[in-house]
Formats: sequence, structure tokens, C-alpha cells
Amino acid sequence: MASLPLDAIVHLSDLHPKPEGKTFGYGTAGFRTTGNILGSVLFRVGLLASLRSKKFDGKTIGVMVTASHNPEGDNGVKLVDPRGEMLETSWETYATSLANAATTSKLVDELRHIVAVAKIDLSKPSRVLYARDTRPSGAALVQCLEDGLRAMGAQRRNEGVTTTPILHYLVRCVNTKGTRDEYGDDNEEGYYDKLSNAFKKLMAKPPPPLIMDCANGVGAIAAQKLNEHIGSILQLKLYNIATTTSGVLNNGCGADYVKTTQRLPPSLHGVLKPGERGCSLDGDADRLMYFYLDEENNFGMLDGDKIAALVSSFIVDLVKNAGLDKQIEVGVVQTAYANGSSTRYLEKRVPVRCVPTGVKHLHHAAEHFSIGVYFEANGHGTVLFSPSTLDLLRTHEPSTPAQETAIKQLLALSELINQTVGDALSDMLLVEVVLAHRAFTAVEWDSLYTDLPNRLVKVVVPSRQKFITTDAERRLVEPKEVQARIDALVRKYDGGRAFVRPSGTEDVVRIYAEATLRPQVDELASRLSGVVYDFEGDQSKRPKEYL
Ligand code: NG1
Ligand code: ZN
Repeated sequence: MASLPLDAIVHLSDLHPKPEGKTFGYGTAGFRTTGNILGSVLFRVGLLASLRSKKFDGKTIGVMVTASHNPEGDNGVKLVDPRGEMLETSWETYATSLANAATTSKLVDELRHIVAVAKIDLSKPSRVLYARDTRPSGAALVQCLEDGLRAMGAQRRNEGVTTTPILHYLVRCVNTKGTRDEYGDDNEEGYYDKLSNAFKKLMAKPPPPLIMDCANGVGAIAAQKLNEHIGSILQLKLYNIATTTSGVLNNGCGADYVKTTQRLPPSLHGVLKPGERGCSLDGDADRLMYFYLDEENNFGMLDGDKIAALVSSFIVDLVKNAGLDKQIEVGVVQTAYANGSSTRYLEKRVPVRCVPTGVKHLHHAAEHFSIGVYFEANGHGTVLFSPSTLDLLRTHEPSTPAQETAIKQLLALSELINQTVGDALSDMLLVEVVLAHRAFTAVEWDSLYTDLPNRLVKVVVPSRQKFITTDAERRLVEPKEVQARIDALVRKYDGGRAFVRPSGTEDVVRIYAEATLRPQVDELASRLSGVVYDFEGDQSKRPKEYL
């Protein structure tokens, strides 16, 4: 039996001591906190990724260094499983316990524990592929990661600076190479080729150029490369592409800015003209928000819910046109943050499921449908085609030319849409395809349904762990008195809906409120903030705006 390479682990671990008094948690998007305190975490993630690879007999594990839409000074890291999907939940616990081992000797104890409990054969090889976004702290963190990989003797493949979805794509490609599930060429060029070839099959004539806000992040680099592949059909006009300017990442721009402020990024004022559509990526290019100015110069936002509505109804029609609606069930997965109007719109057309926040929950629920569409309201999402659906589409004999066309289009969509994770660039191409086929303007797309006024706020509390939810996070089990007060308040507002949950990525409790009228929503959200704050906040510091 091979054993852990303790000399190397101890020597290198001592170079990356855990900051005292800090507790790290592997949350919905991996570890995420201030970039300059993550060195020990990265080192330990290197160890864990190597063990995970050994567990899969040397299959490649991915590691992405990013803090997505969060501020530039933050950073984070998450592991990617061999099929390009998020790390299996049971291993999140291992990640957390490794990250929090106070000393090198405790770290070694944890490693031994994981090897025993997860039954890891240490004689197996390990392979890890990794990348980072454009954050200034990224390069040093990657070096810490590499020390962890070196300590375990893992084969390393550094993909440099790239988007989160490209990293997921590459992991899946490497692990399926030469099999019947081969996903694509395992390099960036393969990614752009796959997307652009599918896009060209689906687009008949060029739409007007698209204005794209790249959040000053890695999406700017990727979008430039994509432009070289699709420019003859769709011209992307890129803004916020300052990837080396300090302080600008996700600052006053990007998908999260648009979603949370429900405004056009100031940098696009005067750029986006009435009648034009644009979109925003987030800092690692896995979230996408669309928007437009109507002829009267009014701003309209098209979020993840609107994308789900647009895309799912298009796919339902294609499945019908293919004559396969008996065999192929199209379904949509949302979270409690989905606008109530979107849920009502969708429920009339397709089965809809609501799951807890976090991509892994949405992804797994979507896998239960033949074609599963999932989007978070914040613009993260994708469409999954089940293996049996792909087999059916590839082998089915169409009875008419119309059926044949629909089947070809569905197959092209399965190539166009990233099957591993939400991907802003792939989703953008998907939206463009549907808009072109429907001959929709952004205004027409927006008129599928009217969003209920809503508000998302956060309250800083001493211990968000005290907030425990049920029913896909729509209700609190604890503290009971808080839920009772939410219920009493919501009843007072016409069309009221609200819920409170602890964030999985920040030290806050999030409050979501919806009602028929805008001023009522603001009041409801403010009262709810007060309820949460009163539960254990310091009354002498209670913010005035909490009613
Ligand atoms: P938390 O912090 O758990 O609410 C946020 C987003 C999630 C997801 C993760 C990962 C909201 C309300 N929450 O999670 O949807 O995207 O970040 O980045 O948007
Ligand atoms: Zn992101």
C-alpha cells in the first residue's frame, strides 16, 4: 500500500500556514473570501484535488480560482468533478475540514482520515487541470495551489487565465477523450470551434450587433476570441474590457450590478441607443443578463427568469415540430428567487421545479428531465440534454422535412449549449438564436410576462447559521418567531411573497420580497430587514431604514 508523501506535505504545508482565528467554509460556490488570506486554502485544495483524482483512478479534476461577481479584492476556489460538474456534496465536508486544520500536524491527521473514510488508493495517479480569472491575487494563489499538487505528486495542467465555464468544458473534454461521450477538443480553440460551428448551423442571417459589458473581467478576453469565430454572423461590440486596470472588475458594471440595481451600467449610457439590446457578463463569465432601451429610452432588464422563459418555450416548440413531444419531456428548474410572474408563465407550459439556491441543486434537478432548462434569476444557467434524449435525436427517423429540420436544430442546440455549467457566452449565443428564430426584439421578448416588483436585500447578522430553512428555502424552520413575523407581514401586502435565508457565499442573511406594487415591496423588504435585525442585532446600532 502506498502512503501519503508526508515529507513533501509537511515541508510545503509549513510554507502556507493557516491564518489564525479564521474559519473557512466550502459554500455554494467553493471557498470565497478576501484574496490575500486564501494561500493555505489553495495549498490544501491542491492536496484534496489530487486525492479526488486518485479516487477516480487518475481522471482529471478541475480547480478554478475565482470570486465571480464579487469585488476585485475577493477571491475563491472551487473544485470541478470529472464530468465537468460541481464537486460532489460529500466531499465539500472534506474540503472544509482540510481548510480549517489549525496546524500542519492536524492537516496530516485530516488527510489520513479522508484517505481512510473515502477509501483512496494512494498508488493511483492524479491529474489536475486549473485556471484563474483576472483578479490580481490570482497568480500568487495559483502558486499555492501548485505547491499542494506538487506535494502530492499530481500531474499538473495550467490553463492560465480563462473563464469558469471554459475550465468546466476542458475537464469534461479531457475525461471523455476517445470515448463515445467525447465532448470536444480539450483546448480553448476546441471550445470556440464547438460553439461557433453550432451557432452557424442555427443562424440564417446576421442580427444587429450586440453590445456586451464584459465586467472588466476574463469574459472580455474570451469574448474577443469568440468574436473572431462568429464575427461574420454576430458582431459583438465589447465594453468594460479593462482587464489589467486596478479596481474596475465588477465595479459599476457586470451582470450582478445590472441585476441588483436593475439599472444600465453607467459606462453604457450614451452607448446603448433606444431600440438596441445589450448584455452583461459577470467577472468569470458564467452569468448573463440582457437589457435594452425602448424607443422612449426606458431601461428594461431581461434576467435569468426571462432567459428561461424564452429558451424553454422555443425548445418545447422544436420538440413538437420534431414529432417527439410524447418521448421528450422539457422541464424548467428555478429557485425561490425566480420572479413569481415567471413561475406562473412557465407553469402553464412546462413542468417547473423549485430547488434550493446553488448551481449543483439546479443542475441535478434538471438532469431528471429529458431536456432540463435551469436558470437562477441572477443569470446563471444552462440547458441539459439527457444521454437518452441525445440518442433518440441522433437515431430517430423523421417522417417529414419539417421534423428533420427540428431534430437538426435540437442537436445543434445541444452542441451550442454548455452541458457542464452555466456559461454566459454560450447562453448569449443561445438567446441570439432564439431571438432570430422568433423574430423578436428585446421589447417583444420582455413582453412574454411582466415581472412583479421585487427587492433583494441583505442584513449582516452575528451568526447566520441560526437561520435554518425548509421547502426549497422558502420557509424558516429556525428561528420560528422570525418566520411567524414574516407570515404576518406578508399577509398584509397585495400579491406579497417573501423569504429569508442565510447566504452560502457571504456572511449575511438575504431577504427577498415581492408584491404587486413597487412602494409596497420596498416597505415590505424594509420591515423584514427590521425583523431579521431585531432577532439578534445591537439595537443601539439599528439602521434607520429598517422599519
Ligand atoms: P448565496 O450567497 O448563497 O445567496 C449567491 C447567489 C446564488 C449563486 C451563488 C454562487 C443569489 C440570491 N444568490 O449565493 O444564486 O449564484 O451566489 O455564486 O443570487
Ligand atoms: Zn460567476
